[in-house]
Amino acid sequence: EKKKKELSLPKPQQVISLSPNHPLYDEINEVTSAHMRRLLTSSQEEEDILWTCITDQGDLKVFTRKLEENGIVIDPLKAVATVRGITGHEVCYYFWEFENRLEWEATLESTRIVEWLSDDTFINNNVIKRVWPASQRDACFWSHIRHITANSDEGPDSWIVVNYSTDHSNCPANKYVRITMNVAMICQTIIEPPANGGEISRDNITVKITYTADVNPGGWAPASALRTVYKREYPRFLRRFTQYVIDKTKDKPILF
Ligand code: 18C
Repeated sequence: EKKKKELSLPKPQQVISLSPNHPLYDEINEVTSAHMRRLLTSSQEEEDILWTCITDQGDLKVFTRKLEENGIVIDPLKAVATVRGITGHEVCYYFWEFENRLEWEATLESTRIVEWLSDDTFINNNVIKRVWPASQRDACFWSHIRHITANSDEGPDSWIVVNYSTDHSNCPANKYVRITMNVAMICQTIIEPPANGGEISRDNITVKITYTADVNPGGWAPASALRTVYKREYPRFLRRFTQYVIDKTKDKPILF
């Protein structure tokens, strides 16, 4: 059953603008495709067995799986949200576009570009706010945005942003505890055209967002404190971020 599903999957379009000669080219394509495969092949049954729902606000659900490695909490996290009035392209664009990130990411102290690799990919350095008594953390990751066209009639197009840890000589891990992450935001836009055949407005569009975060907090951090912070901060981030996108786009033409 699973095999059949995999065979009929639409093939992600390789539209990355990074040169194939770049050392990160293969990794970026592989990690991005793996996120799409994971989303498209997961069955409801598997989901129910694997994940525990920690927040259910109807239009926003957050799930985790309890996982520890040598006493360090690395619980994978997944959130699913449905938001009216914005498109997947808009959500992914504002998630990827780093300049106004401090406006919606409350747990971030600072962020800077380490290097632009191409017009859809850059290396980023985030410094996360300190939570007493744990040491302060930072992250160095490539951030890549991509439009994936469904080449079958089975589903809508997708937009995806992946933030994936990497090393960079201009971003040494010497000042803070370095966290590592594999984060993806995948969006699909659902359009319900108006019955009267009129023009599509923001009332006719809904975005389905799937956000996943595999984060290793680096050095030790108290497990129960970390889980408490995650349970509070991830839903808060998704609410605040999607509201930010609604505010940013409400007077702009729809970016399909
Ligand atoms: O995906 C998000 N942002 C991206 C763009 O910046 C990027 C970052 C993702 C990783 C964030 C995870 C950080 C975990 C750090 C662990 C720190 C240990 C601290 C010890 C605590 C006891 O992909 C959106 C990310 C939204 C993150 C929400 C949860 C983050 C928890 C961070 C803890 C620090 C909180 C500071 C509390 C300040 C409250 C105002």
